[in-house]
Amino acid sequence: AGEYDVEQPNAERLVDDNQLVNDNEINTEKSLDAEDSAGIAPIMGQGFVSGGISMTYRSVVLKKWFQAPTVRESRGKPGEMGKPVKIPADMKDLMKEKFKENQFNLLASDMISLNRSLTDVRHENCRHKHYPSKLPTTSIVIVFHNEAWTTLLRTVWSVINRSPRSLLKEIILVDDASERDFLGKQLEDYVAKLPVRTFVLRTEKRSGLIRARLLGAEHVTGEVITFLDAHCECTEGWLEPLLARIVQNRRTVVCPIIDVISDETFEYITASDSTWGGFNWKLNFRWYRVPQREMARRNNDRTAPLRTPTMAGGLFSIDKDYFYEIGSYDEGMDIWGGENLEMSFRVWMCGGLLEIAPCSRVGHVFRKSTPYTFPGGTTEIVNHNNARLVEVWLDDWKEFYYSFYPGARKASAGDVSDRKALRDRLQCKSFRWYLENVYPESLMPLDYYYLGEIRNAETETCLDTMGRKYNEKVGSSYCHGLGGNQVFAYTKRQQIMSDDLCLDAASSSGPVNMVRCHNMGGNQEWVYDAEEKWIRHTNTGQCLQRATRDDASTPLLRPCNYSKGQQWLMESKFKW
Ligand code: LR7
Ligand code: MN
Repeated sequence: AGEYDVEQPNAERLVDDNQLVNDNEINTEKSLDAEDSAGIAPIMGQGFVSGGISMTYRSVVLKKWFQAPTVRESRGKPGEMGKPVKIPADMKDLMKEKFKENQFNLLASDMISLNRSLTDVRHENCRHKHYPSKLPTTSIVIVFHNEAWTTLLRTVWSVINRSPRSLLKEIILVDDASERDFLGKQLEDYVAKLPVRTFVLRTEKRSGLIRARLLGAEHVTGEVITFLDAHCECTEGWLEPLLARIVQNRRTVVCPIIDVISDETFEYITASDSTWGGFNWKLNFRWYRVPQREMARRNNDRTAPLRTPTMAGGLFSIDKDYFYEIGSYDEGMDIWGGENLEMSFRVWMCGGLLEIAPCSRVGHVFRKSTPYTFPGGTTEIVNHNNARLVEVWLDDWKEFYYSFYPGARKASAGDVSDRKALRDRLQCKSFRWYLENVYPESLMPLDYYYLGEIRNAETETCLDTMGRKYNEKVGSSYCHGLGGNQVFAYTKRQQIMSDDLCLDAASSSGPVNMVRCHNMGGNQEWVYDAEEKWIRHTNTGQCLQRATRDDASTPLLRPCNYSKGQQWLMESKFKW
C-alpha cells in the first residue's frame, strides 16, 4: 500500500503575518480575449454562494447573482460553511458500510448540499488583488472512475458557483469506464440542465486517469485547460489567480493551494500556504516546507505565486496550446501515478514554470486508501509508470530510485523512445540542471561521492536503517546486496543519507541516530577517509565502529583507533 500514500498537506494554518507586497504588474506575453458567454440562472433555485468583489470582466447578466453575500449562513443542511458533518449514533453502521464504496464518508457527503457554502479561506490580501480585465477562457476537465454522485456534482457546482461565468467555457466530465448506473444516462440528463455547458465523455474501456484526461483535453474549446479531481470544492476567487499567471507567461502551469476536505467528516480544512511539492527516493510525491530562499524571492509575500519543484497533479491550469507543445501526457502510463512528477520535471526541464497561486484555494477529499481496482496490480502499475518517468527524465539519479526500491527494477517501462525523442526535440535541460536550479533542497543530492551499501571490514555486516523511523538508532545486519534499507548516499555535503534520514550523532558517547536531514552540517557531518576507511564524525572527532556484542546491531561512536571494526567499505556489491 506504500505506493498509494500521497501525504496529506500540513493542515494547520500558519499565523505569522508577513508584510505583503503587491505583485500585480501584468506583462502580457499573449493577449487572450475573455469571451462573454450568456449567463443563465442556475437550476435548483439555490443561487450562488459566490459574490463579493465585482470583477470588470463579469458579464452584466450575471451581476445580480453576485449580490448574494459572500458568507452565507447555513441553509439548514449539514456541512454548510465547510463545517464537519456529525453522523447520529444510530447511523454509524450504515456510515461504515457506505464508507467502503469510495473510501470516504459517503453518508456525510450525501447529507451535504451540492451547493454547500464555504468560508472565504483566502489570505486577506488576496481579496484586494486586481487581475487583468481580460483573462483567457478555460474548460474544466474532470475525470472519474466510479465516483460518488454527490462528490462529483458538488465539484461541478462549486465550479459553476464560484467561477466568473465569462471565463468558464465548459465543463468536461470524462467517465473512465465506471460501473455505476447513476453515472450513465442519469448523469447526462442532469448535466444537460446545468447553467454552464457540461457534457460527459466516456472511455471505451478502463484507461486510467492519464489517458482519460487526454481524451477530455481533446474536446477543450477554451484557451486554458483546468484539470480537477472528481471530489473537489472550489472556493471563492479560485480561478482568476490561476488564469492571471498564464496571461503573464503562457508557459506557466499553475496549481491552487489544495485544502483538505476530510474523508471522515467532509470538513473543509485549510492547508498550509508554506508547503510546496517535492518527492523522495521512492518517487512518492510529498509536501515539504517552502525554503527560506523561495520566501525571499517572493519578498516574503505569502500571496505571491510560489515556484514549486513538483505538483500533486490533480488540480492545475495550463494553456491549451502549451499543454500539447510540452508533450501533454505520457500515453504509456496506466491507471494512476507518476504522471504528476513526469509533468513537473518536463515542465521545468523544458522551459516552463510550475507554480502554486496561493490566492487560489480548492479543497480535495484526501483518502487513506484507493477505492477502485488497478487492473494488473497496484504496485505493478505504479512501478511501470515510475519506470517510464525515471528512464526518460531522471538521468543518473534514477539509481536512487532503483537502489532504494529494488522491487521497482522488475517493472518494465515499455517503449519510451517517443518520450525521449520529445525530450530531445524540446531541447530540455538535464536533471542536474533541475536539481541545481529548481530543487537544490531535493532529497536526491546534487553531488555525491557514493551510493550503495556501507560494509564493515571486520563483521562483514552492512549499515542498515532496519526500516526504522526518525530519531531511532541506525542498525547493521547481514549484507543482503539488494539495496533498500542498506543503501546510503555519501554526499558532497558529507552526509550519510538514506532518503530523508541522515546519520546523526549528538554526543561522543551517545548513539548514532537517523534524523531528518537538515543540510546544515553539524551533527550530520561525516568525513570518510578512503585510506584508513574511517567514517569520522566531524563534531566529536570520533569514528564509527561496528556494533559490540551486547548490542549486536547498533554501530557506535568510539575514539579512532585503527581497528578493523572501524573500517567501512564503500564499494557496492549489489546483486542486480
Ligand atoms: O483509473 C482511474 N481512472 C480515473 O479516472 C483512476 C482514477 N481516476 C480518477 C479518479 O476518479 C480521480 O478523479 O482520477 C482522479 C485521481 O484519482 P484519485 O482521486 O483516486 O487519486 P489521488 O487523489 O491520490 O490522485 C492524485 O495523484 C494522482 C496520481 O496519478 C493524480 O495526479 C491525481 O490527479 C492526484 N490528485 C491530486 O493531486 C489532488 C490532491 C492530492 C494530493 C497530494
Ligand atoms: Mn483525488
